[in-house]
Amino acid sequence: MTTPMELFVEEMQKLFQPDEVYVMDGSQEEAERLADIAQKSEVDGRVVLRKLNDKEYPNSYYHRSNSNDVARTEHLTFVCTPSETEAGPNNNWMDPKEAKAKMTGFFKGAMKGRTMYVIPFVMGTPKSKYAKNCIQITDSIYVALSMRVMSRVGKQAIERIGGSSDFFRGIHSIGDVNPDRRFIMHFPQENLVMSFGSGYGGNALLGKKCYSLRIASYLGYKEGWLAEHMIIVGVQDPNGKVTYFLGAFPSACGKTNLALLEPVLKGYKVWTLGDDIAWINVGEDGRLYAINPEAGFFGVAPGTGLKTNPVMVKTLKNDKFFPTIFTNTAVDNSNNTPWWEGVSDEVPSDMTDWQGQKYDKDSSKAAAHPNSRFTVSIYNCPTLSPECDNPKGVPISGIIFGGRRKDTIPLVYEAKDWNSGVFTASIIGSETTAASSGQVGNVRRDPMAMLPFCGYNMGEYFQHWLNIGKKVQKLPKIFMVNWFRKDENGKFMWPGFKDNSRIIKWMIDRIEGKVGAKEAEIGLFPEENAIDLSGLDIKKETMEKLLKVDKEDWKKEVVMIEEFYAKFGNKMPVDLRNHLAELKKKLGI
Ligand code: OXD
Ligand code: MN
Repeated sequence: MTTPMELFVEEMQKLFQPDEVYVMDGSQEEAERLADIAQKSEVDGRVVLRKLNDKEYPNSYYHRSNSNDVARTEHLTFVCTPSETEAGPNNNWMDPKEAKAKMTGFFKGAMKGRTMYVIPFVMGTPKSKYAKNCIQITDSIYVALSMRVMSRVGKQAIERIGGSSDFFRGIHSIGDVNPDRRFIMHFPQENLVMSFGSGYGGNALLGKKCYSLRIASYLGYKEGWLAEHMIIVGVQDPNGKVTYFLGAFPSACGKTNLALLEPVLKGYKVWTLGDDIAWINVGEDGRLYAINPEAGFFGVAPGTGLKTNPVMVKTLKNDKFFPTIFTNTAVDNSNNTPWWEGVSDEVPSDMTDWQGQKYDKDSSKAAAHPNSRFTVSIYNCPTLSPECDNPKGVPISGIIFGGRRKDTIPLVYEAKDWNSGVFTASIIGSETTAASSGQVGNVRRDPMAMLPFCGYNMGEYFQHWLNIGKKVQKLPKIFMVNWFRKDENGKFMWPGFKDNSRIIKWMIDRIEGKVGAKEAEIGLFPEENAIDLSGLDIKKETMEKLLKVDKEDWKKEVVMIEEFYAKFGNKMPVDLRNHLAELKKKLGI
């Protein structure tokens, strides 16, 4: 009997008409073979992979994409639910029939002369009951190899699926990399994504944003769990006790640096479990437990260096898991290593920039694209938590939300309770970054850092968060942070990076009930001297400014929040509207 999985592959073969079909087994031998083929193949006029200096960066390859295909394209990303309301004002919507007709038109015969890769993979450790089975089809060998790093590819997925029809279907073709024929279509009700015309991670590695966030957030809504744009870390204190946190920040706001943090405070250590996505379930004991569905990091290269993220530098130089891929960085020709702004203070004299041109050292242009990336296995990470593959996940005591704001949002505050925390997360605004195409630096509302990733109406999503709170017996504390406050001269006021551990220590003290807090209009604030600033040269006035609620700034903020809330009409939960009304009263509006 033909299984649904086999039928799907047959159907795809008929549609795409490839010269060959290759089903991945996930082995190291296979990955080495594919990397060899990729070094001899050209796509879109460029060789797919180039081997880098094996001594400096073992198992590493360089990939340069089309310069029109370097970031997520939110304007070309659609959620295709039966009605527009189900997708919500937070998503672009297209009728599912129309979307399928459009995509099928692009897909027809698109793999003539190419190989169709069938990638069976599991999101989450395959032993976990929370893990999900998936199949992606692609004609990009770069995507196939990247999927091996980012997910658990291979036989285990085929075994888990067996004769069942319950698996995610991800259909991808890089097409001719033409932005006019580029779409990423999600069909949450059908557990299906169709993506055409882009090889960029967030658009093409369909297990990541498309499945583990957009589709999974919808599954979580239906099944009673949460799929979130969050890091997972365990923070060990000097007595050896580990407290697990989740952290949600918009793209390119330091999530990976926080996930691999080396604390400045003596005796503290961060254990890494995930740097981008968390699936959160209510465990048998009534607490929230999180697993990381991914198996790798797809991180922003610029700004990653020994000062900012020494653990990632070690991860990238580790040879445990094959392969590591650098995309759209520059290359230092003197030793064939990848280079990006922030990896060293010195700029090498003989470099090729991300577009393949000789780099002019005196130019003001960056050598690496600001959204250039590395794709590396989580198993290469020296601070990987021993709990990383625990099928139950880890119990969460604190949730940190954040955004990138030069003003208004204080360095840290705590929400009074779960519902106030949901409100706090629902009003996040953040300056846009290079992770998505479009203008950089504009403040936009990005609730829970999920605006580009929530696969259904965000009003319903907020209600789902409130409902989860009712099911949990021991709720985590919720905190808001902003590492990015600037002074009148445009200088960052807080050192950030390693020093963020000082703020996390305060959170642990709050979770353990060791310190009190002062109440202000927007939440609970550290008492005087409660943040450990030992060894840090920061003025008292600076700390005061960092922790101040500026009423005039907040009055402007409330206008933006009200506009955002209004878009959701009666889908916006009453509880959150009441919180907003209460905040206005406190601010004297
Ligand atoms: C990412 C993103 O790549 O958020 O993680 O864009
Ligand atoms: Mn992300």
